[in-house]
Parts: sequence; C-alpha cells; structure tokens
Amino acid sequence: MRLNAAIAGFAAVMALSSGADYVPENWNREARRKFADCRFGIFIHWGLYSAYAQGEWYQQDVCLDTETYGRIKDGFYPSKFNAKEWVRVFKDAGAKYVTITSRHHDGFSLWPTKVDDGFNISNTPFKRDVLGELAVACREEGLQLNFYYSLMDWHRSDYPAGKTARAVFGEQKGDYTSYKRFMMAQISELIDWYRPGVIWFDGEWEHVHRRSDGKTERTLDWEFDDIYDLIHRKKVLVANNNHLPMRPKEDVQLFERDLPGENKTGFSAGQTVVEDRPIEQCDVIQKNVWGYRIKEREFRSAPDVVRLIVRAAAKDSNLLVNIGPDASGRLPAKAVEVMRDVGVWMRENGYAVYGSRGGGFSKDGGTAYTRKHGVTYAISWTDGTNSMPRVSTVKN
Ligand code: FHN
Repeated sequence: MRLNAAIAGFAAVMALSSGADYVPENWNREARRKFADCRFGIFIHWGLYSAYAQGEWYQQDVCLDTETYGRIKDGFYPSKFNAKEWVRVFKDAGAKYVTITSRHHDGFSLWPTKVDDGFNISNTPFKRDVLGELAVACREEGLQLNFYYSLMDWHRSDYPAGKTARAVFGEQKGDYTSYKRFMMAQISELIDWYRPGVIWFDGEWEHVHRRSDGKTERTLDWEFDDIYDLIHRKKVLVANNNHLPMRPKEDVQLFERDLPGENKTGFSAGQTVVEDRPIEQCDVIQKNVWGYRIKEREFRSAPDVVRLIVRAAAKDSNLLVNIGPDASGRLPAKAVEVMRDVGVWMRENGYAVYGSRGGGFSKDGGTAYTRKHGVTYAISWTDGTNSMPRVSTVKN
C-alpha cells in the first residue's frame, strides 16, 4: 500500500516537474492570442558589448576574462540614448512590440538591479535606468515591452560554465542553486518594476549536446519549473530560444532565423511546430550579427524586411526583426531608413498582416496567404527584384 502511494506520489512529482499536466489559465491564453495578433516586433541587442562595436559575442570571440572585459563599463556613456526617439521609430515602422536584451551572455544588466555584484548600468558613468525609460516610452506609445534574458553567463563565478562560458572561465563548476536564486531575483525585479509582456530566454543550448545518433544530452538541469512558475504567477508569458521542442509551460515557440518547420540555419533541427501556441521568428537586419558591429555595411532592404514579415505571417508567425544600436545609443542610420519604408508599407497594407493567421504559400512560393475574419489575402512579390509585395483579396 505504502509503496504504491509512494510510487504514485513520485509519479505526480515527476509529472509536475516536467509540467506535463500544466493547463494554461485564461489570462495566459488571452495574452498568447494578443501576442500572436501583433505579427511584427523589433528586437534590440544593446549592452556593454555595443561599446566594443564587434557584435554581442566579442568577449567570447577573443576570450576576454570577466575583469578585463568589464573595464569598459567605466567608459560606457551612451549620450545619444533617447527612448522616446527609439520608440517613435519602432512605432512608425508598424511594430507592435519591442524585445530588448535586459542582460545578454556577457552578464551586464541594463537596469539598476539590486541583486548583482554591480555589473549593471547604474555603475557606469551613464547611470540612467535604460529599461525604465524604455518602459515609459513604450507605455506612452502603446507598444508592448518584452525582455530577452540570457540564461548563460560569462561573468558570474556561480554560473556552471557550459561549452561557450569555458572560453572565458576555463572549467568552472559554479553553484547552480546560487545562480538560480540570482536569476529569479532579477526576473522578479524585471517584472515588478517594468511589467513586460514576455520573458524571452536564451542560452539553454550551451548545456545541450547533440550526439551523433541525433539524441540530445544535457549537462545542467535548469529547474525551469520554478522559474516558469514564478513568471506565470506574475501573469507574464515565457519564451525560450533553446532550439528544442516546446515544454508545456512555454507560451511562445521561437525559431531563430528560420520559418517554422524549416531548418536553414541549422538551429531548428530538433524543433517541431505545436498547434496551440503563438510562434515568433527572430531575424537580423544586419548581416549575421545581432549587436552593433562597426564595420557593418550590409543591411536588409525594406522590401526584404516586408517579405520576412509576410512570409512569417503566412506561417502563422510573428517576425521579430533585430537592430543593434551603437555605443552612443543611436540606432544605425541605415536601419532607421529601412524601418521608415517598412512603416509606409505597413500603414497601407497592414490590415492583411495584423491579427491574421497563416494561410501558407502558393506552389511557386511567390505568394503568401493570410486569413482574417473570413477573408483570405494573397500577398505577392517577384523574386529577384527589390519590389514591395502587393496585397489582394482571394475570392472564395
Ligand atoms: O547567442 C545568441 C545571439 O547572440 C543572439 O542573442 C541570438 C538571438 O536569437 N540568440 C543566440 C543564439 O541562439
């Protein structure tokens, strides 16, 4: 008897911890639906790495230890940062939300967090609360604000180093209980202070290894149930860019630089599409880099970005397009120009995109279909040209 009860109890704990019996509440379903309706958001990769102007992986690329890398903090003064101006550009482009790197892999926080060792914006000469200013500007313009949050870390001694962090720390066992406590305290601050719509995780993959037989092996149990439950208790959605199949408690399925169901980047091999959750594809406007890179000359054109938006919409997905501001806090001029032209198209044709659901593609791939309120829209373009897509209504 007792053994059976113990086995049943154990099974229940297992089920709970894997989230298999998770049932989303009404607020959660509603927030997912609203998120899917947005269809277009702006991703911002901005942090201390922007000062090095070599992309967001610079510290790891050149194997800088945390002390050396962090020295640039004392010279970080983005004098041109103006949250209102940023948000005006995003809104004019037709974006409905903004997702910013609150803390990327380098471990630097863009808000005056009280729970770290001082590696945050309040300890730079700039001192201002970047996320706070952005939250106010987004609220004023009616844009949702979401926070990217890196799980992996190249700064803290309690982080159990995975395959990329070893380039910075060498072997580092860390103390995950302490690191998780820190992350949960930061996430609480982010939600309580700024009320984001989504916490967008990244970096779990540094502890996932794909074996030659295709199976995955994990070197860290992140204990996501505790983290996800905290976020859900505060009525915020969870997204995890882990390049893996969805967990029940994850609210948004993410595809990095890929349309759902495709695997052009090599990131999406292990991912499948689930029916009941919104999808988001993130992609870059610069070439192959998310953070600011001073030598960057190649930017996507406005028609290219619009095609990304409509192709994502045809696959029932939002598009989150990334811009990397520079160390002064300015958005690259070319990105601003492209966004302005995207906005012109969205103002005229956005009715076929916002609030729509995916309708797939024509056989030749040159037309994307979206559906909304019983109407099907065909959005067509000619490959090999730089023309904007045209929208028409499909007669049933
Ligand atoms: O390593 C990051 C990268 O810097 C960037 O943040 C992208 C955005 O999706 N995610 C990671 C790579 O998967």
